[in-house]
Amino acid sequence: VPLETNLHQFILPNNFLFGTASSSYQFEGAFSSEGKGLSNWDIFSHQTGNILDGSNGDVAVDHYHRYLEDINLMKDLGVNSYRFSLSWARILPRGRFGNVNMAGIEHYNKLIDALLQKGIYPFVSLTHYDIPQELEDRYGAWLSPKVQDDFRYYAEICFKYFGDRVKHWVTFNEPNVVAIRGYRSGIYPPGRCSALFGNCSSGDSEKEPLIAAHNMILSHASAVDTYRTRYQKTQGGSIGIVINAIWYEPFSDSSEDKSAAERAQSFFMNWFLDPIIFGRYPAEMQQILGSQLPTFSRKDLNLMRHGVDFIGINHYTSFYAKDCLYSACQSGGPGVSKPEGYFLRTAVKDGIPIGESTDVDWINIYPPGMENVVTYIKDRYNNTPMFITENGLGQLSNPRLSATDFVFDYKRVEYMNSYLISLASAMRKGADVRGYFAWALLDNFEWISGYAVRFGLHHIDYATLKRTPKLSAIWFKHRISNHSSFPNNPVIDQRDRES
Ligand code: GBH
Repeated sequence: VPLETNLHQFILPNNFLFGTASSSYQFEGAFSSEGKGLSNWDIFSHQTGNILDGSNGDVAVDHYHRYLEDINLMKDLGVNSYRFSLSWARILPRGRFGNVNMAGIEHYNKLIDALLQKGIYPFVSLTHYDIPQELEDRYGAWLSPKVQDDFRYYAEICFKYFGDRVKHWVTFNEPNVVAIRGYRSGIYPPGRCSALFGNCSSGDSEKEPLIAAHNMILSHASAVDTYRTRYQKTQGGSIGIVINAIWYEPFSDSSEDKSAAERAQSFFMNWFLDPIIFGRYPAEMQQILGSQLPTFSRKDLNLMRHGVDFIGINHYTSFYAKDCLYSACQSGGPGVSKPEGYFLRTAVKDGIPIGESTDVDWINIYPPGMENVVTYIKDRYNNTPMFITENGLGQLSNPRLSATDFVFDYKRVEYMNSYLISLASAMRKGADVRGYFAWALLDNFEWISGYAVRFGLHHIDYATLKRTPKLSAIWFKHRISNHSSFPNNPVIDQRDRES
């Protein structure tokens, strides 16, 4: 494989993790096989009207049965890591109110062993949106503090059974997205929404996203506490959390728009990371929300004292943020994101989009967003080790397009290549990023978009579930193999030895 001409653009540490990502509900299928309990997404996707193409994850891409074939695809790519999530309801069909499903444990044991046999490290999330429905039915899941005990109980089972081989644990995937989409806009389960978001029949208070977030933060802390005090010493792994990170450029140079961009981060990303790392909610949230914001007790703070070993960053896109608190857009209007920080979010300024638009309405291609968001997190959280746990681009399924059209995904290659260059630039300036995972290994169930949006490096023919590598898979393989043939980077290797 020929080396790139601009070699410096791609120099990354030798022990960098390159991987592909997936999640249980989007990939596994086998939704009621071998003792699995129903999850909130099983219930939600079966209710008509929730999923745009009327589909569900009953079969998904049948990763539950085809994982060996899929590991071979990973081996072909040359990745050294695989990010996936465990299905909580497969392991504990009824949460802590029933038995451990040993068939589920066996399944994940086989998956983990098969990965390690091929030299691929498992990078495992305890939950990626899907939770046992039992927890919803019994006490309203994230709305109740009871969920903290369930999460701790579940986490401990996972550490106990898998922690001898899993060295990277993630408590939550994108709790910020769960809080907003599950409890404010209501487009994800449990479908609760606030009256500020228009057509809302459940008519809940503005407080629910804050309460759900609070219980997720404390559930996270409970799992970390269990790992730190009972498993980490003997198992020697690390534990972190994955957050959805959008980059916001201020709409103008005005101080109002600059603080709007800052608020946008505080009300979405720092909302979770500040309590987890500093033990308190962001100052802007405290000022604006006042007594609406839950508080941490002494006992909570003690639980939260462990922090995290790493921050996982899912980054796809950037927007402009315009002030809606002090001056501009006071009257609201479409797109005003409140009370999520009282800012107006727009991808367009003076008729020009922030970056090339794509098949996915929320993704504009803005490579500097990667460097900027990573640098923001580095500066705010004292260069806590980071992983890019997701980055990728979707293609819209269109009956007029053939499989060949999807397989020739040069747009995805351009997107990932430019974002990776931007990431490497942040790293040359000191950001401690330790891995990059492409979303996703395969086309899969894209939540409310069903199968209509394809994020895979491999194409899925949904009639046969046949997997075909796209151009992006071939590009990724070359990218990884060039990386492994690079000479050592003295600067980065030195830092690695010190830490
Ligand atoms: C990730 O987040 C998920 O972890 C993964 O499962 C999913 O398949 C992947 O991305 C691709 O979508 O909605 O207007 O506020 C997906 C959820 C959707 C959250 C877009 C942030 C930002 C724009 N993301 N959203 S908007």
